[in-house]
Amino acid sequence: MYDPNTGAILWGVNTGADTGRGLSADIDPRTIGEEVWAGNGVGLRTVTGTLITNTLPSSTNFGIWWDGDLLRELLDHTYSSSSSTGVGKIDKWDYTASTTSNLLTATGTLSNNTTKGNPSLQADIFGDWREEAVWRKSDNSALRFYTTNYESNYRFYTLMHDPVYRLGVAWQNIAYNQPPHTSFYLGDGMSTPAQPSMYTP
Ligand SMILES: [Ca+2]
Ligand SMILES: [Ca+2]
Repeated sequence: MYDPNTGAILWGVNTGADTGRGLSADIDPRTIGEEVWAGNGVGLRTVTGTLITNTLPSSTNFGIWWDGDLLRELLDHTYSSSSSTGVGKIDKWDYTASTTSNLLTATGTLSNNTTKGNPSLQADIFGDWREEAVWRKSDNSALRFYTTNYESNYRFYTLMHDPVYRLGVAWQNIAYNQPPHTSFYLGDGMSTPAQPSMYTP
């Protein structure tokens, strides 16, 4: 974990090996801020590095704001090594039981990049601050857009009005394939975000 102002390392876990994946998302309201996790013995940790549990969430892939609460859910796929394909899914971390439950399985779709399991796109496309997931149909004849059907008590300007998030959608979905993040803290215990500075030329 780095201090973005200085580049100084705040804390870390030396795994001694290539740790291919990590993710940062607020999935546990018991500690303010995003949790971080990775394999190779890193475990699930608070933003200040305190170990929460060695039981990792079901995936270390994309985080997605999907249901009505301010915590982030987990976008991944169910991979079949026999066909080398995966079916898109969204799970939710249960922080009290250290287990993950399934909220959506996008039957009839396929993820991209074999084991990496990337969606075709993930972004707040329709304007509700929750994010849509786009997967290709398994016969490659169309794209499917999935949007939340959970009600929410929270209302925010569309995340696409946040330049950092918007840029993240442009590059995170096509480059090393990680989820976009907002420039402000969107999670449990957050303060009201500033009104976006937007105009139409
Ligand atoms: Ca948290
Ligand atoms: Ca949520």
